[in-house]
Amino acid sequence: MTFSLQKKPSNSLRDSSIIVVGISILFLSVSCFVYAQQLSSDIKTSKALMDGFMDKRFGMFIHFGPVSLRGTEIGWSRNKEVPAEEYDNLYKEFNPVLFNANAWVKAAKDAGMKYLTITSKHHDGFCLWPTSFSTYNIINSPYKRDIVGELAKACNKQGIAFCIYFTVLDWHDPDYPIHNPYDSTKNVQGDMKAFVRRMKNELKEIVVRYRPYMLWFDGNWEKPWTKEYAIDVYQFIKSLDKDVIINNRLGKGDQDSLSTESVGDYLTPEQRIGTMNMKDPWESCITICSQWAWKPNDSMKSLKECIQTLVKTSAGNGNLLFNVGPMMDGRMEARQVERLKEMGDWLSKYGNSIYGAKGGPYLPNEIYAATRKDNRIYLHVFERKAASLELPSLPGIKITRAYFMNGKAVPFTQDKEEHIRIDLPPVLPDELSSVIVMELDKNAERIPVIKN
Ligand code: JFZ
Repeated sequence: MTFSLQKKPSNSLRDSSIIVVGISILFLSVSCFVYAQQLSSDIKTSKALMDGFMDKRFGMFIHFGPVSLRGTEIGWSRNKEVPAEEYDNLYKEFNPVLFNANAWVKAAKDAGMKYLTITSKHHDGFCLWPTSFSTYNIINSPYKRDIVGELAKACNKQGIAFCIYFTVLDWHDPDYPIHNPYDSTKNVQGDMKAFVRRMKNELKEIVVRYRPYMLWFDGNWEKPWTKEYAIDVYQFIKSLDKDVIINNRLGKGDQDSLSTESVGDYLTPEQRIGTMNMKDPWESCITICSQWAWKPNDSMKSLKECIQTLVKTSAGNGNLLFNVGPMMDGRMEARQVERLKEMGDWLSKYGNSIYGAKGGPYLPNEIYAATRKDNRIYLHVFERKAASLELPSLPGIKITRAYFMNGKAVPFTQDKEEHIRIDLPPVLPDELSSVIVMELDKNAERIPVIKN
């Protein structure tokens, strides 16, 4: 014992036990505090699971809810284009009778997508599953069917990984302190503790009932949500199912970079192709049209843009979560389903260069992008600018063969300084993206990224 400076020797035993207990409590609270600031590595999603997720490369995002009756943006049009009073009553006429979970999942599958993420609850607070913790849910709409549950089943049946989007902020929930992001005078105190309790109950329902492969959080940027809540919820989810993958919008901080505020397993750049990153897993979420939720006559991306968006995300070593907003009757627009099918047709020819392939070693640009697997580099050529294409050298590496994927040999030279020249035919074989396979004498995955 080192606690010997007692004034009253007769009480020294009692005093020192008090000190020991006191110090232990102090220690415990300090370690709890440190623990609360940091996720312990044994509960973090394993690298093997994250690698499996990143190998999938292409998923479907679906933004759906009563707002499809207005054709305005989900969540964000409440209190803007649609008065809150009107918005909050739309569910009373929400009846997507032509919803067919198998048809949605088939559209994803035909597109070559490997996972699907549905908005179970967006910022407007409406729950697309029959939750016991809020009456503002699908069971109280005329439709009365569990859209989330039917999708989970259809995904399992068709071999698509089922994932769930869940917003943190909820402008409809009376316990959440912010009710109108456009007018702060409309906001009240709220009760965040009660709100987070309900949120955890809802998440438990979701995780236990639907067994999602991944949870896509959102709405993390407002003040009432803190990193401490995020850590608590991460640990809570992992206690229910340790294998659920969780995106970084559960925590605070930036969507596309890691910081001390981050909580979650991967980065989520939005409406843009993420920057090349061989270290941290990432997924770009991008809309097939312009709005997340369905919008009549919305402008749709060309097939070329769709394919090159997917190729460039893969080439940066990321995934693409490509968004569709179904119509109020429950169907996806035929033109969008057709566009997705065209992407699937391209992928059925060139999928080997996307699924399970890493990005790099070249940085993607407007003319070409690259992916790699084992001893192969897949060079995606978007445009024929000249009769030949010069590539930065690959130090110490020999190209042994080059050929168009599923096609003819491609002439190439690698001179003494190791400069690479690829001779292109007068017309590229695929106007969307032509894939040249370059076989190397070494493993392509170990080449450091070449800053061209
Ligand atoms: C968020 C959502 O708000 C959006 O509706 C959609 O679900 C997307 C996938 O994720 O996107 C954002 C996030 C933050 C802002 C705008 C859109 N913001 O702070 O202006």
